[in-house]
Order: sequence, then structure tokens, then C-alpha cells
Amino acid sequence: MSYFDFSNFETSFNNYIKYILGKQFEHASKNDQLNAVSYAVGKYLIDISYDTQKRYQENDVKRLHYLSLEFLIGRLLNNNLLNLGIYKRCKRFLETKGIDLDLLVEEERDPALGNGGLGRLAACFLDSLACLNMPGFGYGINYDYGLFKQVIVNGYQKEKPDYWPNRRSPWLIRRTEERYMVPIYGRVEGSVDRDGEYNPTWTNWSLLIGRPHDILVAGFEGRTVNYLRLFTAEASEDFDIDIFNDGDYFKAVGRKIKSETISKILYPSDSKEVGKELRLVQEYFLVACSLKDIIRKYEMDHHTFDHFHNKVAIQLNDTHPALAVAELMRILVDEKGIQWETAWEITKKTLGYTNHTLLPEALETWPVTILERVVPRHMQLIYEINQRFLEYLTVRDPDITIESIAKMSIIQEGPVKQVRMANLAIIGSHSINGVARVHSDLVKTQLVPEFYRLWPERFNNKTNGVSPRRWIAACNPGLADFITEAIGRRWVGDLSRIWELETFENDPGFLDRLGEIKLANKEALATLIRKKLFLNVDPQSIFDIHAKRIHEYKRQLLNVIHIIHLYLSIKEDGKDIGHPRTFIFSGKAAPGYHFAKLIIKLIHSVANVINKDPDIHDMIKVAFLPDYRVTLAERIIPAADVSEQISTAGMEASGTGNMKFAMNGALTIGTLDGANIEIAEQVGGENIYIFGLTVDEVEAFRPNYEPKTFYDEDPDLKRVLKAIYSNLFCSDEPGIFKPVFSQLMGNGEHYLHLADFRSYVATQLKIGNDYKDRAKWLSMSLKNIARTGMFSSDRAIQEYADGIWGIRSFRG
Ligand code: 26V
Repeated sequence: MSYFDFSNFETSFNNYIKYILGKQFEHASKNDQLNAVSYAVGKYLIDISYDTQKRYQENDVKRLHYLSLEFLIGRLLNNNLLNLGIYKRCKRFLETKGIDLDLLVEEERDPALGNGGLGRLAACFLDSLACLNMPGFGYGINYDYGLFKQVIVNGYQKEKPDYWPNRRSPWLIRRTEERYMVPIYGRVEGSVDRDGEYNPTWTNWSLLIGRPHDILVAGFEGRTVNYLRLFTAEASEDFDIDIFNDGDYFKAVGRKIKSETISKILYPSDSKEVGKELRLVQEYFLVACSLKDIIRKYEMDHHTFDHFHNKVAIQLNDTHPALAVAELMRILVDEKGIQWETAWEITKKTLGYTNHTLLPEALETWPVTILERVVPRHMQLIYEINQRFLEYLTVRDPDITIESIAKMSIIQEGPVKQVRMANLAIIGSHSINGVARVHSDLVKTQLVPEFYRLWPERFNNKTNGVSPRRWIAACNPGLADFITEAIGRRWVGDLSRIWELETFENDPGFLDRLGEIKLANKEALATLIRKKLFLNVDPQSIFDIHAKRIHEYKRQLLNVIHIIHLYLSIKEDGKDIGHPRTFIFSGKAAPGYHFAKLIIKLIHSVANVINKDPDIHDMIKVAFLPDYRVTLAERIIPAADVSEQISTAGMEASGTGNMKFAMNGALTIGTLDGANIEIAEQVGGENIYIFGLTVDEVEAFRPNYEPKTFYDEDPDLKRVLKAIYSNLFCSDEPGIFKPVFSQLMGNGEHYLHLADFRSYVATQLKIGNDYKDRAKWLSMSLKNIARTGMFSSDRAIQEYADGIWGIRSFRG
């Protein structure tokens, strides 16, 4: 139940159509109806957000600001209705108008303002902050174009622009009264005095203008409404004269640059795109706008910066916003006239840094030359921060080796001098966290062991989590109602209660109903597959799903190798593979990642051969659902029997899909990697299918790994690889998969596909057998749902709040 009155909803809805659109109801399009409902919902959000802000301000609470280049928020109507507690009332009201709410929500666009896990995590965190009634706000960029749309042409991925009509989104509030002027480029005049006098002038800069747009974020049961503040870069034609010092106005006009391009498009996480100047400008733009906003708000109620860190926490979502270290120093030292040492203490106590990957190709570095050009003052400050840090190192330990110093330095020497953003973020933060226990350990032992030895107290783990509102209640209403009927509704706001479901484990009727819910979800997905792919799949078959970005380390190839193995065992050996299977893939490859794109082509080619082969008697089907995004994940995840989480151990920082699948009753086949390890601990070894080398084994194995030995010694594997090499799956385009063969057979094959093949096949066989025992399977499924309560992002946020941010729940 919500605590507010629903009666004005109808008035808002009618008024919108009549007075804002100027239409009669009969002439309102679906989109008009959607906007009218969103408008009516938005009015509640705005009212609650005023109350919330007032409460925060009156009590001078500490606030958290989550800086992220990505927020993968997904559609909002359904979740807002649910969180406000007015879904059913809204549905009934719309019925009186002849509108089906469930169809209407499908009209909403899905803003794709993120790449994958990192962006979706940020969105779940905002949901949890609001649900826990905590003052926590997102800061990001209001891209015009989100992540590209994936279309498949003849089995190949093609990218299409994804224009997000944000100007027309009913959820986005343009703050016409606010905007921020951000200097960029130019040069610094006056030198930096090392003994405390810092009065350089940054001159001849150009100007960016950042316009805030807010998306309101409703907590569960509508007590708290926070916001996600996204900045649009606007053209600077019409800015106010009073913003500039006398006489500077015309100069400033002359220096304005084409700033609108900056928020045009989200960068795909693509190693080829790393190092592009526009990306750096985006990172700086976000950091500068956010800090201006944060400091403006702080100064409304505070006159000194002594206690800034007691009122403001800033979390860096990966190193993308790491320039915040330099920007906060610049503001404190250059603008507020604070002594360096004091400013540095404030900066460190304010900032926290989350690492999301160990992959060397994803660790950000920027050439010094680019930073000097784009943000000359910041580059100076980075040099100063670094010099002081290196001095501190040598004073602290006179015997420290040159190698250690070189590794910890923010500057990486070499033909092209680079700034290491992770080092900058680590040195400038009081907390550095990984996103699953094993990952956080690897951050300490593999990624930055020198820093860990220096400051062990700064390093900690915060295992990821996902929002139970979006990832159970909203996306799997059948399951949600079933859970609520059994244990009441409190689990939605407190997923730790979900264990209570286990008290029903010996109730066969209960398990049967669980099976029926899963079947209904599978039927819905089968319908979608038929519609999108013109492919019939049997909902009674095992739905074995691999949905995530396409990347070698995530090993979609291992899955394909297994599928080909099964195919050839039926086709050539006449074997019985047990229960029929439907293998479902979904995921995008980065546009410049050619090998990942070849994997997509291979999946399609294998699907084409297997799906059509009458000898297989429909025992195997392979489907690739294009354009994986939040909305599609919401359809796919509730329909999974088996969840593929099969990254090479040590390479997946955490995963969050793994959690979503498990809490929707899928059984995981996975390596001991990322959060899979913690999922296994929670559900128990007998309710998960773990296979493959462990992190330590991978490490020990790598130096002497020769894939060819596995090829020579395993006839099944040999047969599969030969099939890939041959034209069996590519008779129209002979030879196209030879690179796949070469990659898998190449020494130093980094992802150990062949080393894990046997163990994967054996584990898959066990899954096939176990599935036949329906009661056993359903009982395992139930345990996955009941024992994954700790993977709520509410738990994660509570840990961040207590351990890093120092913010508290504030209901007023
Ligand atoms: C890298 C780049 C580099 C080029 C420009 C754009 C861009 C965007 C993102 C990235 C790397 C992001 C790293 C990442 O997404 N890590 C994932 O974070 C998830 C949330 O913590 C975690 O569950 C996944 O395991 C981890 O891969």
C-alpha cells in the first residue's frame, strides 16, 4: 500500500491528454496514453521528491554521489508503479478506459545508457538507495545515443544507432534554471610553488555548458524519491553575462566550442576505442559538472570546507570518473584557497573507488600529451600529487625498490608517457573495493599488491547485488505472486526474508506450482523466439541460457564447442543425449572486437545446421536472440532452467546476471569465478553445477598450457575442432571459422577453453540426467530462489553505506 492518495491520478491522466496534448481521449495514440500515465506517475514522484529533499536538507544529512559514465536504467513505468505501490490501482483505472497496462508498458523505450554489468549495477544501486531511504544520487551523462542496437544480417552482427529521444521522455526533467560552465583546453600561466603558494591561472580555455536533467528514482512504497542527474552538453550561444567577470564575456563567447557533441554518444567498451580524446572529454565533463553541482549544494548550507567529507561522499564507478581526484583538488586549492595538505585530506576522505575489472586491456591510461591539452591544470595537479606521493614513498621506506616506485607511480614511463587512472584513483581515495570476494582478493594480490602492502586498510570487498524489485517482482510477476502468497510481501523490501520459502521444500504441490510458473515463462520466451527468429522451440526442453556481452573470457565458445560435441554425438555416434535442450544465446560484441563478432557468426552458423538437421529429431535447438538489453533480459531470465556462468576463473570480476538467474530459479553451471563462488556457498554445492579449473589452478596451469595436448588426447574435442576448421558450418563461406580453430589451438590460448572442456561436458551430462528427476530439479530450483537473498543490491548498498560512505537510512 502506498501512503498517498490515488484519486488525483485519473484527473492527471485526463488533464494531460486534454490540456497538454490538446486531444480528445479517442484520438490519443498509444504513445499519448503512455505519456499520460507516466505524467500522472511523475507528479507523485515530484511531490515525494520535494518532501525527501526538504527532509534531507533540514537534517543536514550526509549524501552519497555515485559518479558513473553509465546508468543502464531500463524502462521505468512498470518499476515506478510497483515501487509506489499503485500498480494494481493503475491497472484497474486503465481498464475502465479500455487500456491494457501490461501492453502499454511495452510501448516505453528502453534507454541503453550503459554497456553491461557496470551500468546496470549503477541502476540497481540507485533503486536500493531509494528503497533504503538513503540520500544517494546518481551523476551521469545524458547521451543522445545509447549503446548501439544489434541487428543480425546473415549471422553477422551489424550495429545501428540507438537514438534515445530523451527530449521527449516523460521521466526526464530538464532543469531550466541550472547549468554549469566548464572550462576546457587552454593553458596554465604562472608556475606552481611547491611550498604552498598555488596561484596559477588557467587561461584561454574554451567553454562547455552542462545542463542537468533529472530522472526521479522512487524507493519501495514511495517514502523516498532520489534522483539520477544526467548532464547534457549544450551549445553555449546564450549564456548569461553575469557569469563572467567584467569584460570577459565577449572573449568567452569567442572561445566557445561545439560542446553539443560531448553528450552525443555512449562509448562501447571496446579496446579499440580506448584513448579517444572525446571519451576523455566526456569523463572530464561529467566530473566537472558533478562536482560543481555537489559543491553548489554543499555551500548552500555550509561556509567552510572543514567538514566537507562529513557531508559528502563520492563513489567512482571504475576509473572513468577518476579525474574527480584532480578536479576536487583544483576546486579546493585554486578556487577555495585551501592549503594543499588540508585539501588533500578532504579529497581522500570524500572519494571512494570501485574496481570492476582486472583485464589489462580495460584498465584506463591516458597519454600525458592528451591530458595536457584537454585539462592542462589537472595534468599539473596530477604531477604534483604524484611527486608528493613518490616522496612519501621514499621517506616511508628508504629501501623501496625502483621497480615498486615505477609500478605505483601515476605516470607510466615509456615512448608514450601515460597517466594510469587506477593509480590516480587509488592514491586519491580512502577506500578501494572489488565487486566479489575473489575479485577483491585479486585486486590486492595481483592487480596492485604494492598499494595493498602500503595501505591495507583502504582495500575492501563489496560483493555486487541486484534489485529484487526489478529482477524478481517486476520481471517475474508469476513467481513474485507465488512467493508473496507463501511468505507475505516483505521479501520485496528485504530479500533476506526469502529463505522462508524453504519451509515449503517438502510440499510437492508447492514445487509443482513452481514448475508451472517456470513453464509459463518458458512458453512466453518460446513465443518471443518464434516471433523474432521464426524458430519453434519446445518449452518442455531444458532452456540453457548464456546471456551477457560476447567476450572471449566469458567463453561463449566453450558453450558452442559443447553444442557441437552433442550434435556430433547424436549424428555420428547415434548417442542419446538425454533430455532435449534449447541453447539460447544473447549478447552484443563491441563493434571493433572482430573475434567476438566471429563467435556470433559461429553461433548462428551452428544453429542453422543443427536446427534444420532431421537426424537430430529436435533434441537440440540453438537460438540467438538479437539486441540483448535490459528489456530482453527481463524476458529471458525468468525463463531459464540453466544459467551459463562459465568464464575462465579469475577473469569475471563478479557477474550480476549469475545472481538474477539464480534468484529466478535457474540452476547455474559455472566456474569458481567472481560471485559464482559466493552463490555456490549460499545455495550449497549440491544445488549448483561447478566445473573447471580454479583461480589458483589457472595460474599454475598457464605457463605450461599447450592446447594441442588436449586436442591430441581427446577424440571428442578433436572432432569438434576439426568440424569448426572444416566447412561443415560454413559451406557458403568456406574457411571463415579457421581463425577460431587457430585461436583455440594457439599456445598461450589465454582463456583455457580446451583445458576446461572435459569437465564442462561431464557437468553438462549430469545436468541432463538430473533434469529428468523433476522433483529433484524443482527442489534445487527452490533452494536457489530461497538462498540467494544476500545478492540483493540492498545488502550491497547497506555495506557501502556502513563501510565506505557513512550515510544512513533517513525516513524522517
Ligand atoms: C571499459 C571501457 C573502455 C572503453 C570505453 C568504454 C568502456 C566501458 C566499460 C569498460 C569496462 C567496464 C568493466 C565492467 O563492466 N566490469 C563488469 O562490472 C560488473 C559490475 O561490477 C561485474 O559484474 C562484471 O563481472 C564486470 O565484468
